[in-house]
Amino acid sequence: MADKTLLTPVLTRFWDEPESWTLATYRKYDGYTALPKALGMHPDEVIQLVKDSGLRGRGGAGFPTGMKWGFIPQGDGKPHYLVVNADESEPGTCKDIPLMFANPHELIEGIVIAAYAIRANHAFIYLRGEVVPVLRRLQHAVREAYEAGYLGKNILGSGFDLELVVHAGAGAYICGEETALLDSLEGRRGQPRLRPPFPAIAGLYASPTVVNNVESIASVPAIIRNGVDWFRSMGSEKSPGFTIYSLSGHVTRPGQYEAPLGVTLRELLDLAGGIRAGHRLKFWTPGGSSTPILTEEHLDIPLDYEGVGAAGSMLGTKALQIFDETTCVVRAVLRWTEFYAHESCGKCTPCREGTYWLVQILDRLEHGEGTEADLEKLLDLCDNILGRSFCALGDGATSPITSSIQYFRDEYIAHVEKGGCPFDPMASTLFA
Ligand code: L3W
Ligand code: SF4
Repeated sequence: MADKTLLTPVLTRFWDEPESWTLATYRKYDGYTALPKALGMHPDEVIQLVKDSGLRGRGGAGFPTGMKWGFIPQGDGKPHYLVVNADESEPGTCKDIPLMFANPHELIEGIVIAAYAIRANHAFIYLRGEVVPVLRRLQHAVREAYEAGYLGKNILGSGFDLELVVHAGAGAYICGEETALLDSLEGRRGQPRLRPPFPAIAGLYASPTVVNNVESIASVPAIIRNGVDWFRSMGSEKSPGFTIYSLSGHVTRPGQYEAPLGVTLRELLDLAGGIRAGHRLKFWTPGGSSTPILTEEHLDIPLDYEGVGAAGSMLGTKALQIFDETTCVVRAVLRWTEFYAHESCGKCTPCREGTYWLVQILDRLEHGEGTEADLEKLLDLCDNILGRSFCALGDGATSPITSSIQYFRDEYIAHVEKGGCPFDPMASTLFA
C-alpha cells in the first residue's frame, strides 16, 4: 500500500481543480496572502527569512536562494533585475512547465516578493518558447495580476512598483544556462558568459541580477505564509523543504510527485505504482541526463543534495527517468549524447568537438562496429571534456557515459562481441 502521507502538496495543492490557473482559484487557496505580509517587512528581513528557511535553488545546482539574493549590492545606484529561468529543457525534467501551466499565480506572487526583497522594479520570465499553451497561460495570469493591483505601480499601496515581462525563448537548450539566457534576453545569440562576474554583480544589461528557477521562486510565498519552522519541518537539515520530483519512463503512473527532499526512489515508486508490470528497475537518473546514472542498489538513497552526492551523482532537477531491463543502456546514452552534441553552442572546443566524437564512437558501438578500445577512447574524451569546458553543458554530457561504463561495462562489451545491439529495440517502450 503506497504511503500517501509522504506527499507534501504545496505547489501542487490544487492542480486538479477546474481552472486551477485563475486568480479566483489561487485566492481560494490562500493566494496572494503572503504578498502583503512580505511588503510589510523590510526587504532585508525578507532576504533573511529566505536565508533562514534554507531554501536551495531548484534548477539543478541547489545554490542557497537567500544567499543569492543577499549578493545583490544595495545603494549602488544601478537598476536591479529579477529573471526567472523558465527554460526547462533538461531531458526528463518536467516540473516547471506543469507548475506554470496549473498554478502560474504562485510564481507571480513569488516574483513580486523576490523583486521587492532585492529592490528590483523589473522582472522577466524567460520561458521555453515552444510551450505556447504555457506562454498563453502566463500572459493571462500576468494580466489578471496587473488588473488586481499585484503588479504595476504602488503594489497594494506599498509604494513598490514592479513591471513583469514574459519572454519566449527560441528553443535552445543552452539558454537554460543563466548567462546564455541573459545574452538571449538582451537580444543576442545565447552563449554562456565568463563567470565571475556572476549575474548578481553584472547580469542583465551589466546590472545586478538574480536568476532563479521557477520552482525556487514559486516556493517563496508558502515560506512567507507558513514560516521558516514549517518549511524546515520537511526535508533534512541541509536540504530542507518540499520539492517536485518528476518521474518518467518505465513507471506505472509517471508524473509529478511533490514530497520532502530526502525521500527515496523506492518510496516514490511506491506512490507511482512501481515499475511497469512484469519488469524490474535497471537504471535511473536522479536529476536529468546531466547527472550520473544510478542503479537498483541506489533505491534507498535519500533524494537530497547530500544523499545523491554521496552516491556519486547529483540531485540536479529531480527528474527521475526510470528504465527497466528491456532498455539498452548504450542506446539510451547514445540518444542523450546526440542531444548534447546537437545543443552544444560551439563556443568552446572540448564540448563542440568532443560531443561530436562521443556520438561517433557510441554510434559505432551501438551498431556493432566498435571495439573494446573504444571504451577507453570514450573515457579519455570524457576526461578531456569534464572540467575543461566553458559551461556545465560539456561536463553534463560526460555524466551518462562515464557512469554507464562504470555500472554496465559488460553491456558495452556485449555489443562488441555480438557485433550489434543485444537488445530487441521493440521490447523497450521508450526507444523503439
Ligand atoms: C554569486 C558566487 N553567485 C554561484 C550562483 C550562480 C548560479 C547558482 C548556481 O548550473 C546545474 C548544472 C546542470 N557569487 C556564486 C554565485 N553563484 N557562485 O549560484 O551556480 P552553479 O555554477 O553551481 O550552477 P549553474 O551554472 O547554474 C546548474 C544542472 O544544474 N542541471 C540543470 C539542468 C537544466 C535545466 C533546465 O532544463 N533549464 O535546469 C541538471 O542537473 O548540469 O550543473 O545562479 O550565479 N560566488
Ligand atoms: Fe557552449 Fe558546450 Fe562550451 Fe558550454 S561547454 S560554452 S555549451 S560549447
